[in-house]
Amino acid sequence: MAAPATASNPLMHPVRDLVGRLHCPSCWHAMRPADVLFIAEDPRLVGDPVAGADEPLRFLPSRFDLTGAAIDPEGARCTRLACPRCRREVPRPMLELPAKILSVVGAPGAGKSHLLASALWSMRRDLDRLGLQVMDAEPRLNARLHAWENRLFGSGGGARRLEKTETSGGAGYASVRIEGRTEVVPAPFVFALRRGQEPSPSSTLVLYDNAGEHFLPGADDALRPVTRHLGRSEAIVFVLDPTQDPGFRAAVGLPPVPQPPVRQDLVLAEMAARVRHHRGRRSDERLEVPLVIAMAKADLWATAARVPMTADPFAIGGDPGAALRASHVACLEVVRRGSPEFAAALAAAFDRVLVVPCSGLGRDLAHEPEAPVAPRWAAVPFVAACEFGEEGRLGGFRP
Ligand SMILES: Nc1nc2c(ncn2[C@@H]2O[C@H](COP(=O)(O)OP(=O)(O)OP(=O)(O)O)[C@@H](O)[C@H]2O)c(=O)[nH]1
Ligand SMILES: [Mg+2]
Ligand SMILES: [Zn+2]
Repeated sequence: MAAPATASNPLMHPVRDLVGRLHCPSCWHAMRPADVLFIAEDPRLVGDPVAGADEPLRFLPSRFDLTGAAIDPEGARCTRLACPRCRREVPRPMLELPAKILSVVGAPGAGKSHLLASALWSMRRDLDRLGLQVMDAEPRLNARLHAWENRLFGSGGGARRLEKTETSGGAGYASVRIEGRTEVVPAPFVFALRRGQEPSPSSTLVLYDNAGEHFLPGADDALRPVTRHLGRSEAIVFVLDPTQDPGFRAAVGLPPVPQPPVRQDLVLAEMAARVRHHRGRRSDERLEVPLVIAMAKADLWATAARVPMTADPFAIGGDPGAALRASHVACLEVVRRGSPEFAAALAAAFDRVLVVPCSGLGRDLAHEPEAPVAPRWAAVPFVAACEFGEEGRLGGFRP
């Protein structure tokens, strides 16, 4: 809900509408725009008691220049903002636009990172085809994603694979000192989201790429609240890797593999338990948060499973529901045959489910590591998740 900025709020000049309240995308602290800190720009002001010894000082400004930028204690002009609790940077568009949070969940190795990189690459470029577009809210904060996009789609040579997502450390997480104890918070990707014919973005889109290990039972706790976004997300994209499941492999004629399978039905059940916990729901309550099952690595199984992926679901002028329903029904049939326990876990917990076949890479890079990638329907699960809300193109859609 946007509230007008008051004359006493020097954050924005010329005066723009600010949201009344927002949540920090790292630690979930609720704040008003006037509560945010600024990040010092003067090179002498390095070291912050919460953000860390290598981070610039965060401060509550008392001096501003004529454009509304804050002046730090050494006189430098500052425009970057930070959460007053964890002191991680908050992209400025989050103060001006309501946030839409998407949780991306899935077992280790399910294909989350490759799918996310391919999907966002397409959502930056294919406005006309998808009817929706993302732009970096603060490019510096999405640098990790840019590196992935370059790796997969850039013209440089080399293997087109992304590393496994780290479970802690690295650029995907930050350690902060809050009230004398260390807390690990996730680093979000934040975008401005523009729909169809809108002249400018109408919301921000906040996404997280967790390591699959974080979704295994017992892996999230108060000092490492890296999956707490499940309590606030407007929709969830669960990346299901059918090629990790022996029953599914048999159902689509893939040869068995020696590795012990990850029980993806248990990952789903654990996720449902965390969603309930963070939203204060009873353990027998079914969840109304829309769930998109991104059935990954379709290059390996969709043809054998006779799942249709030809019609472009979000092609302008078409009915996205028709193409999505056809592939949903075909996928669900394979899930029921190959992994009845997953189908049961799904039916037990969620009211609104859409299953979407997709492939972030479009090919098996284990055999041709430097071949160009050819994603198929990579953005479809994410666009569907964005459109599942009341006001979206799939608002009334029941698959
Ligand atoms: N054939 C095929 N393989 C894929 C595809 N997407 C990912 N893979 C492979 O699957 C493996 C795991 O992919 P990731 O994207 O790293 O999986 P993840 O879910 O992010 O895994 P964690 O970071 O461990 O949680 C990699 O070896 C990829 O090459 C795809 O669309 N098709
Ligand atoms: Mg990953
Ligand atoms: Zn915070």
